[in-house]
Amino acid sequence: MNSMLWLIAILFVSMNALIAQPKGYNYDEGKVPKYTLPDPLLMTDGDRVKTVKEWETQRRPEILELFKKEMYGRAPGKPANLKFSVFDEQQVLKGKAVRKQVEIQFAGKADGPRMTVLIYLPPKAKGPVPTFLTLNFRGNHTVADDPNIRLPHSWVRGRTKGETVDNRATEKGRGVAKSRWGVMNILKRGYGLATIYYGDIDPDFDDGWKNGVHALYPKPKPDEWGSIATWAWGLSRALDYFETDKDIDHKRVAVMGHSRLGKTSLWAGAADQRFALVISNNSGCGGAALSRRAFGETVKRINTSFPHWFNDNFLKYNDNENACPVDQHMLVALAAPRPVYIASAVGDKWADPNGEFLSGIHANPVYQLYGLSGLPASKQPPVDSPVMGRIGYHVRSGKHDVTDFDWEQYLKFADKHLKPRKK
Ligand code: GTR
Repeated sequence: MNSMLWLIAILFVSMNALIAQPKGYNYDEGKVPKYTLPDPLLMTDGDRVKTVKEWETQRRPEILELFKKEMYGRAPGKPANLKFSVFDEQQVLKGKAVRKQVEIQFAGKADGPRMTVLIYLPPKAKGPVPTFLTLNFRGNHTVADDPNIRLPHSWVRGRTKGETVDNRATEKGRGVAKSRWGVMNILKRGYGLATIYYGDIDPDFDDGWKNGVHALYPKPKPDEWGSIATWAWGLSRALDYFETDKDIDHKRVAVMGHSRLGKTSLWAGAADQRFALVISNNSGCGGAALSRRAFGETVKRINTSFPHWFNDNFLKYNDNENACPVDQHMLVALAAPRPVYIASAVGDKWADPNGEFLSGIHANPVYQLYGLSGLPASKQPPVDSPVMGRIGYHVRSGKHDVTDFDWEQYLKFADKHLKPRKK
């Protein structure tokens, strides 16, 4: 390589490092502040939870309520006029997949708030298949090279013009995010894949709660839904549809998400126990990472950069994490006894890989109450060495992303816990 190319390569790498690790935040394990985590099994009245029944009828509802009130916000239930319209169903990808597209109208109106679910299913399935449900960042059409995927009707993030520009999705975007999905591999393993463009549910910018499904509801109060809770609400509406689709096993749906959408999958699994398995990919602050560690992204920073993600009550915990009655290990614990997989990346220090691991560890007492081992590790496992109990964890080499390695672990984990039914 000549020196010019080297210079460009070095600049590119350091730019990426800057983006992945903003300055002024702590990335040093030795400088993590001293903290005490709230005990998931200690009720607010001081009693200790001793049985599964006490957990399920008292402490779990208490923790769920705290997360709603203080952080993600309460969401409404299933709308009365929810309408499903399957507008596409055919064999595609040379007969190796069945593609369905379903429009879900939140107010039962074709010109009202709505989302499109793109579904790929294995073509020769005998009976309903277990399915991964995930939100995507840039439109369903970015997930695969498939000319007939409907383009999003809603706002998409602008690459160059900033995030609040009302861009339209174009043909150029087809397949651009396919490296994150491996559709054929998922189908070959006997699973379906369903995905929704998150901006269909709620465009990802601070718009005064006018766009997406918020148009149907009053402006949220300080304890009501932020965008993460809204995206999770959309995932539950997809599950409502799955309950009506005989090709999808709605009792074996794994909700998976990356980054802000990993925060969303954790919250979706907590708020809606119909999800059978939960996967958090590099979810970081407000997801799997313990807030009290203030390692990488902090509560104050996330509330400042993304004021619409959480509810307004969460602002109280800016630079004040210890005052919060919950921390993120309790979010993992809300999935119990269902399986949860937490994935980190070494190059993703902003998301605090060790803090993500520790959330799994500190959720263990709740899994143990069920006689399950939870996350079977005493310290963070070495890079690229997954550990899988009822809670799974890996830290892979590389940066903030979703890779084939990540999917390989999710498929193994699903084989272990959601195994396609024996015929
Ligand atoms: C970052 C944010 C993270 C993470 C990420 C993403 O800017 O600080 O919390 O959610 O975005 O979603 O891509």
